[in-house]
Amino acid sequence: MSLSPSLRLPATLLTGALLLGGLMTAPAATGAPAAAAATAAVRVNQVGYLPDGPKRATVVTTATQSLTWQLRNASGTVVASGPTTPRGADAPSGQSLQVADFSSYRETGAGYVLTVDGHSSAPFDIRADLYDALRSDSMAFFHHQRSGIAIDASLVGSAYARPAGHLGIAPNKGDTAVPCQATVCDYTQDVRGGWYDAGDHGKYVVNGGISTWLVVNSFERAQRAGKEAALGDSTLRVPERGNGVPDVLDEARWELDFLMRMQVPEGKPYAGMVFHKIHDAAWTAMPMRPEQDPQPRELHRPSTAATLNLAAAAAQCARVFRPYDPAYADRCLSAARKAWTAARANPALYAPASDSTGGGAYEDSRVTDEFYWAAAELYAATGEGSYRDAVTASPWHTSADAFSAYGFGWADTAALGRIVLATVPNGLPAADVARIRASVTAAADGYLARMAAQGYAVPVPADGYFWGSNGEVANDAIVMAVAGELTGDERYRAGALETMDYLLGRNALGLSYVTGHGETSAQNQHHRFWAHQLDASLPHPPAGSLAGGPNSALQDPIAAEKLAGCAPAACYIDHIDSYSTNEVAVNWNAPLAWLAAYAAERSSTGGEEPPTAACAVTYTVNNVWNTGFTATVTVRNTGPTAVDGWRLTWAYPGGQRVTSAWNATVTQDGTAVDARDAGWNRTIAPGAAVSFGVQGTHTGSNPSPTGFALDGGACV
Ligand code: 9MR
Repeated sequence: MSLSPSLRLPATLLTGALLLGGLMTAPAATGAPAAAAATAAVRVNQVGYLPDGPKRATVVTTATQSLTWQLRNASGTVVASGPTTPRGADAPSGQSLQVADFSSYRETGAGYVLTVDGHSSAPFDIRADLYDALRSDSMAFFHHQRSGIAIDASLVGSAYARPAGHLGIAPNKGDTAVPCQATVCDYTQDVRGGWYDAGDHGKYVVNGGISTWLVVNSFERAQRAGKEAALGDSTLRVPERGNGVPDVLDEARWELDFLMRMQVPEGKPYAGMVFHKIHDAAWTAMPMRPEQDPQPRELHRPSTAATLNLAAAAAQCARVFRPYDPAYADRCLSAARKAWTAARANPALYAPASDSTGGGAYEDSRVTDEFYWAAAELYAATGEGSYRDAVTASPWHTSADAFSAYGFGWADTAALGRIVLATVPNGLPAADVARIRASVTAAADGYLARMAAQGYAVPVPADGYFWGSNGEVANDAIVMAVAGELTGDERYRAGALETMDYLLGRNALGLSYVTGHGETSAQNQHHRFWAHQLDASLPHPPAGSLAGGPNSALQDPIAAEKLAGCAPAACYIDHIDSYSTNEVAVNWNAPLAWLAAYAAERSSTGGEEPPTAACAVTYTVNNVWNTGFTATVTVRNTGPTAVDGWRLTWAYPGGQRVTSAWNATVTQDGTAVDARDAGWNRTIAPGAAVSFGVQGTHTGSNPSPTGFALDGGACV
């Protein structure tokens, strides 16, 4: 919750949700003009649908009889049609709805439109690679949120580049030697790094822990499916690209290092416990780039919940990082063990709700579920009896409520323990593992039933639209995806994919909650740097940033003013000041990234996994004579973000030597050739290409090179 002092925008800038939220059959709080609403009455996933996935749309209409839907391709030809299913009044949205199901249509293409009763949907695609861009964009969010490192234009483009934040360089006060709040401790701690939580500059262990766990878990899940290459080294634009470690794990490590720095050192009171959070002493104004934050930073009292979050995330680290970096895995395990022991000795140090000056409280006074999750991870990592006993003695091991009605979340972590025990081989009796697995599928069945009962097929209940409801939707989808993995039942995959439809436009507002994905997407999320709505020189949030979503509690002034009387699923406004409906946060983007990676994976029927390279190179020999040749090299940026400054490398297979080059600076060492941009052509926009030429000598034959790498990442 970032309390912003600025509410200075005129009403004309209140875009998006209000205008798109029309055609409500319940009294509309917004007074949206009917004409604007009518064009948006057919709600689809605005990015599109997978050829082998479910394809459903929701129609907002007062009609009570079945209508006819028509699917038109880009040239306007009707390629499929059928009857809609009337669903009547839908409580969460307050709308009267019908559902169009065109799942049986499996042809691929771009620019489809669904038309019902004279109203047309936003255009959308049907293709197997639909989620490739979201897979990398949603994961790139974490790199953008990094504290303590410059965000480099060569990785993110110049609009999103910024100096390192909170490295103790004025006007920043931290985070290299951060004191505690008064009476908490008498020393300072280096807690640099990690990810900023959200639109604020706080770093909170409970939220960082669950987010890291989800990022690493997405890799683990892909590994179990044999599809981890898509998340492997050089698949993301992170500085660690090319280090031999999967990029997703590199990203998680940035936060893991921070989480371990938050542990109270040996010899100090509460050694092994973990400080609950570190943030500004007072809320900062909007906008505010991280390196400009002048507030003193403070460590807040250790908590049992934070300590167990570290224990869980670090134990998972020990398991998953071991093949790549055994020393790091050992360090993680040692931190996890210490945290566990300290939490057992201090089982009731609760973070209070009142501690919300300058940062969010992340209060939690029930930590038995954190104990269960941490014990499950420590048991999975070590197989040791003491951790197994902690698992089996926990009330959460047998409780029917481990998957709460509102899904899992930063304060409700028992479900994560169940997911670990259901998916990671462990020494529990087979019958116990079967029971745990059945609890995952039972929870997924509950979500499917809820979706089937709602016109927008949302897995959350009508009263479940609270702060961060979009994260809750994505978390529920994870449970369905895991159930699908455990059972092979396609209904669960369909449920998980259908929640993506909700996030990307098939919802009460006809709006994609993910920036840059979908015809009409949220773009003014609450963030201190991506604050274009407040300062036109600053960027909008980068593509792939998920808004918190509808929150019927209207917990910020602008939501309270503009959304009074809203139906729960329509309590959202795309305004930068609405931190209670429109902030971004690591714990919401993490399940989105998990889900995007899952959805981007090709199913057995969905075709081959495409190369994950972000570049494509052609090498054309233009001229060849007895001792020499000229060739044109064209490199295309097939990734989602701009390349700013490039280096293309290859090896000559036939003893060729470059003697001159144009439009690039080319050097050669043995067979290895290194071509760098010529300055003026340093930027390659997504989808764009640059060409350069080489002249060289050969020794009789002139075979073309085949493997090219852009900035260390293999091209196709
Ligand atoms: O996601 C958090 C939500 O569950 C709480 O109800 C809310 C109020 O305490 O805080 C949310 O988390 C915010 C945190 O406190 C500060 N950084 C931004 C987070 C997302 O809005």
